[in-house]
Amino acid sequence: MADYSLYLVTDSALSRGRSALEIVDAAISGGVTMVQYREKGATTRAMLEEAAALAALCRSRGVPFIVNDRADLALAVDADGLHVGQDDLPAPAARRIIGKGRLLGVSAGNFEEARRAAAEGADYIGASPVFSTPTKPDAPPPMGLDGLAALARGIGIPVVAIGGINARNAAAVLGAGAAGLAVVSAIVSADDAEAAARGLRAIIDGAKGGRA
Ligand code: TZP
Ligand code: MG
Repeated sequence: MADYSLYLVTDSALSRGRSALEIVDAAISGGVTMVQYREKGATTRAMLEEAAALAALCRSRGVPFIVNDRADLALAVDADGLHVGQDDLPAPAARRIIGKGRLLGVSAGNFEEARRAAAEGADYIGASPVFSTPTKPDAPPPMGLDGLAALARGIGIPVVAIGGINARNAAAVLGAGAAGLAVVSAIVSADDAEAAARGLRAIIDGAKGGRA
């Protein structure tokens, strides 16, 4: 089973001039277990080139590589999975395209969306957003820790929390039952992406120790 515990989502607009490759490389050294390529402002050609480089990097470091939104790019770079939101390819269509051998993640803003995605064959849910975040101003209203806990308890597939997650709230998010923390700015905007990932990793490992 995939390790969703520290799930990095890229965002070139928040990376302060550094490349996704540089940030992902550093973040994997810090303990990231999953990487999603999420790019909203580039041409398809540029995205394909960047995704191919990231896929190669992630493969060489043993970390699954997921592509956001774009099933075509996921297949073109032989990614490990695809992540779709509620306005993207519906899960059944996404699954038909990517096949059974790749991971399918679906963002859900509430229990009903998550339940449907699970029934339609998603491998994991992105509980989105848990807290409000300037990174995604068009996100639905935040579900909070109570909403996350309801999802994590009732869905039956791993639930990864996203939206406003950082070192200050990470322990509480894990306490609500999330299988993993998905972060953008807490890593990509940090002065030192490796140290930021390492800090989150320590909280996750501490929480696991507490549960054991
Ligand atoms: N989907 C829901 S919230 C979000 C995405 C991509 C952005 C999360 O970014 P941050 O910086 O970790 O709050
Ligand atoms: Mg999307």
